[in-house]
Amino acid sequence: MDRTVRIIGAPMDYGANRRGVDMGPSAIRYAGVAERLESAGLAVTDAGDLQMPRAEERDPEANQPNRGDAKFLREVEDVSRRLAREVDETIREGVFPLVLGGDHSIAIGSMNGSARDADLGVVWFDAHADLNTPETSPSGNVHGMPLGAALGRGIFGEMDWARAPRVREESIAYVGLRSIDDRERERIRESDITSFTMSDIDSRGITTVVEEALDVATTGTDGIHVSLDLDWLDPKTAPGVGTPVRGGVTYREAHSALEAVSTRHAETGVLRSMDVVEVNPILDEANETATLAAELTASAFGKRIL
Ligand code: 6HN
Ligand code: MN
Ligand code: MN
Ligand code: MN
Repeated sequence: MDRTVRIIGAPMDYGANRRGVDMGPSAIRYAGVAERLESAGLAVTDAGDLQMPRAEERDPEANQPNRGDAKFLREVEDVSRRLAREVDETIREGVFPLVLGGDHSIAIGSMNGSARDADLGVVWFDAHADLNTPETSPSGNVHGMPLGAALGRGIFGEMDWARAPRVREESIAYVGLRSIDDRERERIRESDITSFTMSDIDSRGITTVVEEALDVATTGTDGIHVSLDLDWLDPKTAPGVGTPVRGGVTYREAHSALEAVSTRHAETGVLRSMDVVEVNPILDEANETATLAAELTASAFGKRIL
């Protein structure tokens, strides 16, 4: 699965509260992600975009009265099932699935598919913990819930399309946290998840932190999923995101982190799947966040300055 990458577009915005993030896959393609990966020596194919379901109406409450506090959960389920199948099939073919979002709810399908055949470690580059469930979410937006879903927390425990039993708390590492809801904070503290916050990056440096995150995700697993939420970066560098939080990583720290991912992969072949999410070109100038997403993806697959 080393040298061929299949781009899978997931133009999902049902998991977030803003339109525009559904244009992420086009924006990242337009920024030349395929060409950049090819220049890093990979073969790239593009599976196109998953079809998004049409909401009966875009009123989340009227749309699904029985789904508690998760908006558009039926639409998210439909996309997650199809994405998981495509990710699983891609890996079986020996090809690497690169999923372009869309909002972060697509990671539910990515992880579910990638973990069908493997114990899966996860490195989560994000300002946010995304560990909510419909019971704990302050917003009802499913993009704040993908790790809660994979871990089968709350009502996700009853949903086979959401749970990924081969993703375990002790194999998950957060990198760059700086915005955590109260209920998430309690859950993280009680859990076996490893968290590296922005404070850890400040005091210990991005390189050390990412190496340790990779150690966590690769210990006792068959491979890792890397989830890159562009709001991980500082909003001055990545303004085109729906939920910006100041105080994020710099451009160089981000490249350094993803270069460390590709170095580890070159050594041990650990990378199994990846998603790049939350790019909203409407909130952007000159497509700079998508360009950054494409550049960082190339770094994750081995592109180097020299
Ligand atoms: N993301 N914790 C907040 C919520 O609504 O659950 C924000 C989630 C942001 C999600 O950026 O992928
Ligand atoms: Mn849309
Ligand atoms: Mn996220
Ligand atoms: Mn985020």
